[in-house]
Amino acid sequence: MTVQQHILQQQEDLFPEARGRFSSLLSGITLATKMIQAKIRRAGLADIIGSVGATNVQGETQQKLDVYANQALLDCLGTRESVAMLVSEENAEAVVIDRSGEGKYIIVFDPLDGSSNIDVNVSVGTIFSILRRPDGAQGDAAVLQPGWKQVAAGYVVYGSSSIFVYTAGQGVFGFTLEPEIGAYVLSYPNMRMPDQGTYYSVNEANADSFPESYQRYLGELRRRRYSSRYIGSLVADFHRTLLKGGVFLYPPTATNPSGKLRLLYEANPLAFLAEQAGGLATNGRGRILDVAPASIHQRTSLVLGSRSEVELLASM
Ligand code: P6P
Repeated sequence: MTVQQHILQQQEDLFPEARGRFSSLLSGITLATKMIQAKIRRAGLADIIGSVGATNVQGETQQKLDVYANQALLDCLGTRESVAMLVSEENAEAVVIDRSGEGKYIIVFDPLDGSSNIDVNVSVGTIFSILRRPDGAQGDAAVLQPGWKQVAAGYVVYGSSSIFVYTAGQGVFGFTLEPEIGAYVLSYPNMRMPDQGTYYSVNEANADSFPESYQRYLGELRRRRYSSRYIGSLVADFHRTLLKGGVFLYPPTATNPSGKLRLLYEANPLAFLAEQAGGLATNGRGRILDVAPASIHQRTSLVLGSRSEVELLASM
């Protein structure tokens, strides 16, 4: 079964009123990710590695692939008639697609997360989140919705294979790109995060500036003989946690006292997936999906993973 067939089946069950709009959105996303992965597979061969010398709204040096990935998503989604707005990590402002109010959906995305790893051939990813545009809402107000209102969310991890993982609120499904036919084929029919794992995933270099409770928590995991796995590419670290269980953390640090990761297009989509797979996702104080966003590029601390490890942190 291809992802298109799966989405059509989900649409029948979930969005009978969607009249193909929903599947058209997801096919726009899958098309863009196929274009992105084709470039990543040739990185270094096509003078695509390295930066364009510009910096994005985050002040990060834009890698050429960042720019390409962002444009691919803007082009593939901007032409879908159900899209009202597009929000990207690479764009300071939301991109409004004028549909004279006809657009029903807002797509929020990180076009190429972990792009600093491209030059060293480490897995990177695309993360997306789909929201309904509230009737009559305009501009950022339409985007600033808590994560529990997401219609769908997912990512593609560009690793040894390219795997598309998504949820529309009825479970988590994974599809592996079959290069021979250029289609994502169902490879994980019902993804469940183990209730407990053996890994924790955190940048230990920041440990001295974590709040004291996090330091005690990590000490407890080490006492319980957990192994440390940190790739420094969020989608890759999340994908491993989804499959193997354990916990991923980006706590508050001296450099990023509110956490480094972005709420709307990193934490919320991954939190939706984690919960749909039986895991949990918090900001250290409360459920990520309950946070009311104040701005589209807002940062958050993030703890997500298996129920056992996330509840242990809450108890400490
Ligand atoms: P640090 C990559 O730049 C990224 O946005 C995520 O993909 C990753 O999880 C995180 O930053 C790594 O941050 O501070 O550990 O290098």
